[in-house]
Amino acid sequence: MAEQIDDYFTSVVSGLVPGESRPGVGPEDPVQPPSPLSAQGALDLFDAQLGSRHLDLAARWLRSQGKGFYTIGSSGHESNAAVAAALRPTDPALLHYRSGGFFLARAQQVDGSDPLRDVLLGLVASTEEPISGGRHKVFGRHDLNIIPQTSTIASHLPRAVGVAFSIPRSEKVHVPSPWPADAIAVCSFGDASANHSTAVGAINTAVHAAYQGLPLPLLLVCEDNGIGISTRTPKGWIAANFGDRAGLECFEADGSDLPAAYATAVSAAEWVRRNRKPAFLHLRTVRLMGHAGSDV
Ligand SMILES: Cc1ncc(C[n+]2csc(CCOP(=O)(O)OP(=O)(O)O)c2C)c(N)n1
Repeated sequence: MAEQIDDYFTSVVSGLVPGESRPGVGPEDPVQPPSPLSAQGALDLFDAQLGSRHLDLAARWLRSQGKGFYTIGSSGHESNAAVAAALRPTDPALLHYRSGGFFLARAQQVDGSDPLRDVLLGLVASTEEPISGGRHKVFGRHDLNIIPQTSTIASHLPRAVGVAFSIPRSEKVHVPSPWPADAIAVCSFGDASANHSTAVGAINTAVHAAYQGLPLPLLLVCEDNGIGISTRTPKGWIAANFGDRAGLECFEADGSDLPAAYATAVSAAEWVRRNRKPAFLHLRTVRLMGHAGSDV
């Protein structure tokens, strides 16, 4: 399966001719107006996406040799890189285990990290791994403001609500905060995870707080691939459940259209930063390959 996906990708990309569709586009020009994504920005995102995809392939390769111990990947979810690009590296992030593109795109914004190596060390459970000391393969890094999470689905949503609450509250009560006063918290999760009672409770807490006027700058990003391991999410469920909810501004993007997804992520991030209220970004993705490498 991984080989077929790679072969298909290589043959499609090989057929493209540089500059053919829009001749004369410079690095800073928009890659596809009206999206604000520049041509160079698109290349940078593509680099993060490729890195993420190859980490998944490396995870399976290491596993086949008995050297790697975690194969849940991000393949098909790489558009989450656009969410990182729409944020600031000082915005605290609590990430889904499929947010590899986000992790790599954020690492581009800060000097001094080696994110591919960090993730590879996590895959082989090395004690030299700087995120969790090799206890679990997770995305995180202090200097990237990515707070490590486990794969216990939705367990990070209450924490994200707390982080978002703390940003304006710290300023109000003059307590030092690790994040700037105009930062926003971002939290990504899957469509099945959105039904977990922990997620339901956290989202309710966020909108309940916002409803009574408490500032809560939180961007919830649902990476909706339509399936949770082997259980289908009912068609349209995420949009029906979150699309028109009191106190929760909803944005919707197709992850297969990178410039559009970036534009929507920019709008969502700006909305949260300006209004200091929670928003929900419904990012449509696909899951390529099995839930984990051991699945059919
Ligand atoms: C609390 C908890 N219950 C069950 C699991 C097992 N589990 C791992 S992933 C998963 C489904 C997640 O699906 P979704 O949220 O749609 O994310 P996806 O893997 O499709 O990206 C489940 C039930 C878990 N990790 N944590």
